[in-house]
Amino acid sequence: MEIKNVEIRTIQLPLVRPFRTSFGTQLSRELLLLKLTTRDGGEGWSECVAMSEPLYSPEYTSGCQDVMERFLLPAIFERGDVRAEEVAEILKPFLGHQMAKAAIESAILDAQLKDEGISFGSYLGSSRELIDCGVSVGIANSIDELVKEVGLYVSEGYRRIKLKIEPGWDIEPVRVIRETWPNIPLQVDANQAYSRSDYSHLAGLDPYDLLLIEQPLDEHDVLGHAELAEVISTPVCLDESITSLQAARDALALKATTIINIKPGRVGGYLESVRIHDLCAENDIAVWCGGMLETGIGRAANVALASLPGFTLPGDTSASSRYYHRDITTPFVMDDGQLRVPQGAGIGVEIDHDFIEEITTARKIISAP
Ligand code: NPG
Repeated sequence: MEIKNVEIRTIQLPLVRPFRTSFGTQLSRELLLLKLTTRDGGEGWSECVAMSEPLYSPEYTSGCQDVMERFLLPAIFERGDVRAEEVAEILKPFLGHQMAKAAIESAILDAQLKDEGISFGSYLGSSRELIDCGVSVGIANSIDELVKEVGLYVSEGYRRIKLKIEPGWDIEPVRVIRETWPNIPLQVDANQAYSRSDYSHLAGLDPYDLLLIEQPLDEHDVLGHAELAEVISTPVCLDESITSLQAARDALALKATTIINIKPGRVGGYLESVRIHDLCAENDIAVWCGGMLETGIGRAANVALASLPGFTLPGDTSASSRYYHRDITTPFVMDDGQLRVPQGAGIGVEIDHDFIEEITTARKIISAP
């Protein structure tokens, strides 16, 4: 497949409600959309999941655009005929920048699969047509507001609730939600907000039958997570620390994690995600698909990934309406707590071009020489 050009758009999409985490509050989602055109008229779409500021990871939207324009896309163009399976190797000399790399690989994969008439799900190794949905609930202004928001999601049918926690907002909200819904699968996500002096405080979550605690410590503190796992009974799950297959291998060897959150953007793409899935399956480690407030474009690919056999826990793969009043694709609608895996070629969803035009704040076409 020879690429003619890649259009990089910045879009800005308001969220249905503010989303507060230990690293800040999001009122709307800014992200980059890639539309790739091939020399024979094919098209591939992807989204780059980096946020507008480097608060969750070192990557951020304008940095991603810069590295794509100056380094990553020129290297891909230089190869000429390219397949998605070759992208990681071509881009390897450029260190880091997993989210930017993932976006390029995904756009190429979408164009390639559309050309071959294969869906993302079949290509990645999907084993089911429906996936279980979880929902991630931000830090609220009060326990009452939290109970209201969780109640809304429970009544909509979500099969698992994840609460964002941070120091000062942890044991008490968890206790109240657990007492209100004694049987709901419940987990927490700290986004690195704790330190090695908090082990005994975090043990205070143990009575509440949580599925897991996600990334309590700094992303570089893999050993700290192993120490914590020895002293608390809630299973430890890594997110930010897992930036590659190698990082996953090391974290498992160190016993720093017994469950892994796979986010394709964080690990450099869907192909690396499948390799991490396979590693975990071989080692009886459960995985689940994380989310980064994706639009329908990223969601379509995530839902396909979440349908692989090793994804045994509900992911942060919620319905479009949990995030946006209007999505940029045919919306993902939840039925009985599940989403349907798109079956069409490539990511398999219709793009709402008019709406994308309306919410575009910048646009640039990078052409192959
Ligand atoms: O449902 O997409 C979703 C949100 C899930 O909590 C969620 N994502 O830390 O995992 C996270 C968090 C996040 C959101 C991370 C945006 C980075 C950006």
